[in-house]
Amino acid sequence: MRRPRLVRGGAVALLTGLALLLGTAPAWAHSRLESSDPAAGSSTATVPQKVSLTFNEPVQPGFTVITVIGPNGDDYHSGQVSEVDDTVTVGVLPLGPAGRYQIGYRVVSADGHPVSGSVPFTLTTPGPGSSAAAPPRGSPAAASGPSTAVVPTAAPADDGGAPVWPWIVGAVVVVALGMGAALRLGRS
Ligand SMILES: [Cu+2]
Repeated sequence: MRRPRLVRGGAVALLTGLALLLGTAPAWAHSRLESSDPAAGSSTATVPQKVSLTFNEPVQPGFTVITVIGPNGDDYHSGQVSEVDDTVTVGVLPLGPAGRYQIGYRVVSADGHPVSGSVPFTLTTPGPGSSAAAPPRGSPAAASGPSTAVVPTAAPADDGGAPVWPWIVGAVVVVALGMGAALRLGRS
């Protein structure tokens, strides 16, 4: 009589703790890149005037960084990033040598998590821009825009998300309390 009740009490406490843990697990809703222009892996003979990246949801405005790195290592992106709905766009200087270009991006998801990646495309014929026309990497022109300076400090959490340990500690406390209550009930 005594023992089943104790076990039942403990089981209830355990389930309550588990439910708390599961119920408070963060919702994973990072922004996801859905498409780009130029498309990933595409080849083009025409030098794009701009590159754009479309995500599955609007990103946090003000944090987007886009680079367009050529086969020579130069960054061909130009001017400020625009963020309209779920699409971010940046201008491109006249591209230079033919070869593989990488569109690098870093955005902050609506849920506050930074998301980054890169999209390769190939320029099949050399563009009008010599490497001299592009600002060297890290120059003020390449690093212009408030977003570049703001990202490291303002991006709230790392990809790891909110720490989980407070919830685990909370669940353990709840379980312990439940066990204590069950023991007291069992004794009375
Ligand atoms: Cu997220």
